[in-house]
Amino acid sequence: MPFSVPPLPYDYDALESTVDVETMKLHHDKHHQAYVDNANKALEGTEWADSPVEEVLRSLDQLPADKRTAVQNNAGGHANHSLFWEIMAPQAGGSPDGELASAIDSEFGSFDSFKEKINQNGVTRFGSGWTWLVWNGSALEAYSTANQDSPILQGHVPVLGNDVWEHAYYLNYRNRRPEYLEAWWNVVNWEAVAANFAAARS
Ligand code: MN3
Repeated sequence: MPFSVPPLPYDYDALESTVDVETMKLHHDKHHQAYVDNANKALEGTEWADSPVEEVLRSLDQLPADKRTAVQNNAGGHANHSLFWEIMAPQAGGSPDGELASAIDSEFGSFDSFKEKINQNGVTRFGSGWTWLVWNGSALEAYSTANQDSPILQGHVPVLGNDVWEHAYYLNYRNRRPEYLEAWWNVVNWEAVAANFAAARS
């Protein structure tokens, strides 16, 4: 099965206080769809045409050389956005609990320091990219990547990620990326993030 854009798990206007409806529609229906279409086009006729996106990204260096850039960008875009929709929800935000909260405190000192680090990595990412919390195989780690580079490319499992491409915030926040990063915590679905964390360690 070629890739397809998963339906949003909430209405387009459900996160309106933080992510406006027009941004949500364009981002999900147009941008994510374009990554899916271009990834499918690149993989068509290869042995990875029916593989899960994580496997495709882990196998990037085995793909035909002339496909790698398109797959890195577009399969990466598909994986990144599929995670992004799932880790947001209406009536969300707040803070994590349980093992995820403990792991964040132990790695970053406190929840506030953790958020500061994610925001700072997003603000300082020049141009387009993502700011991530990942499981690196033995610990939580925060960093940013350029373009649509997925943490999966370096063998890490993304646990939480925020999109700092201008298409994610420009209609509402204009050039104020730091303001978007700060507001975004109000829609983080910590149950989904905790499930990613648990799956990453299993
Ligand atoms: Mn995006």
